[in-house]
Amino acid sequence: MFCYQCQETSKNKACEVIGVCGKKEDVSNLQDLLMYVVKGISQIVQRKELDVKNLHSINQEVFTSIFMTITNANFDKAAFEKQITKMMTLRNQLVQNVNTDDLHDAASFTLSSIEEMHKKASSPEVGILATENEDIRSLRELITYGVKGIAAYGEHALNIGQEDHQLYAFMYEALAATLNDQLSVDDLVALTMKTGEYGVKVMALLDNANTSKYGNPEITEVNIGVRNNPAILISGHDLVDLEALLEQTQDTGVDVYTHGEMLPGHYYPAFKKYDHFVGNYGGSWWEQVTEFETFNGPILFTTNCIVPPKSEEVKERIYTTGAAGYPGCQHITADEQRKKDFTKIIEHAKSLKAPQEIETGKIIGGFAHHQVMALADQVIDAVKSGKIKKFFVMAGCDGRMKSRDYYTRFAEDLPKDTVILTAGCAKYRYNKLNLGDINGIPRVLDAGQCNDSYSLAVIALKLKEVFELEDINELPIAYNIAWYEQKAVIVLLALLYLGVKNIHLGPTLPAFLSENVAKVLVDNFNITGISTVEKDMDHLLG
Ligand code: FSO
Ligand code: SF4
Repeated sequence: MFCYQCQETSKNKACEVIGVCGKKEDVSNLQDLLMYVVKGISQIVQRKELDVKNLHSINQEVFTSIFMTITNANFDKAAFEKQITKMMTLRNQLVQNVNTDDLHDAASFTLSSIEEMHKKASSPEVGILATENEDIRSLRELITYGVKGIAAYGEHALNIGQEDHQLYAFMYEALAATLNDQLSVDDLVALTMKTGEYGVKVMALLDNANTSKYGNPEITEVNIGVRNNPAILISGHDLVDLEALLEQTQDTGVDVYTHGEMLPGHYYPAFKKYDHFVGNYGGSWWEQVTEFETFNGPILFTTNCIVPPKSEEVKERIYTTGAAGYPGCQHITADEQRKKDFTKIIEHAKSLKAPQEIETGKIIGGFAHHQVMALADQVIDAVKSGKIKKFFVMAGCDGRMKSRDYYTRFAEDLPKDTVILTAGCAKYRYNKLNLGDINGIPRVLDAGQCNDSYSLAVIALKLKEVFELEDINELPIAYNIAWYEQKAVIVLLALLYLGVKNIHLGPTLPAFLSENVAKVLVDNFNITGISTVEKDMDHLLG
């Protein structure tokens, strides 16, 4: 195996024996093979100049396949074997009437057994290292990871019933390009920027899907304590699953709590009507290791980030759905009408104890673009009068590395006339710190999930308009972003596409950036890694 797609990759180089995330070699290789088949499909779609509008089920299966390979989404070997088999069948139907002589192996190889599948998955032509030139490899992977983010966000929008065919067309274009040896470094740099453009499009699509279905997020205090009823914990990012779970648990005596990235579910008006939607339990994804033990009830994973459970007792309480999966845990699939039946989880919850309280109090959030615009006058006044000197976008991900303490200290040390704009699980490093407010505006404004970074871009563009500035970089906004997995890659590429410069990216720069590719990002966008809180603070405060 060779995987370096996330921030926690071994020695900041690559996981080559087992993933730091717990991903085993066989699953890692199968993920590579699934991406390989999807790239093969992309080449066929491009060659045949197929209209993506006619590829309905293939488009959706491609999204799901890609989503399954995101860090911490799916650890289930059997799920990958099944998905690869399915995608090979779809690929073979597509390839009919194409001269396979000039197709890439990814579009034409055959398999006749599961043994052969595993053999192919571990063969050198399938893995990342198949691309020898380090810079080409780096750009191919950067584009691939961006596309993984697009697929994940695209799938959430699709679950709500919204899709944009341009996204599929771009996905095939980009993935086919990663097989094309004729493309130069410059071609791939241009395609990387285009990936960012589609990152903006997919986040806008998901924002529109979420808000048109569930309303615009609004200022909300979320309880972090517990009640004395049996309960289900829902994690991940999928709001459709949240809605179905809330519907099905109504009047059953079972409460529902959010974990990690599902916290922003509380900000949507549509979910406020459920009295049994009690609050948020615990912190960011990696804290599940202890928090699932004390939660006592079943846990439903709608997407990443799963940490392999240490005990059988916890494992028996874990359920997965959608692209998520874990061997030995029950997986809930949708029926033909795309409906999911969570009865099993609800019955399981009834037989278990209520959650143990680990903290009490409230956290505040719901500052997506619509809510911030409703406060625009207040915000603009505070900026004009100098009460707010600067905004710090500290969006992105959290992770288990000790070095991420940096973000807590950075938030604590920020001057009192600054405001943090956040989204994604990065917020758990400082959202319980009580940093106070400025004229009633909280100093940490949480827009929502990582995809709601889109909201932060909308807010920045709006401020640029209000202050009549030429360039987004003239705004009093600094960017100190934390990344972990591939959705953060698409968020980053989207910000670059929007012209944001001087981003600090940490806690480490991606291992998949070769020296030359990193230099392109530095030269064009002045991206830098983080150093110490003091130095970065000086630098970012200007
Ligand atoms: Fe966090 Fe995990 Fe949302 Fe990521 S839960 S790390 S960027 O999956 O997706 O922010
Ligand atoms: Fe390693 Fe991250 Fe890949 Fe897991 S996803 S194998 S931790 S690089």
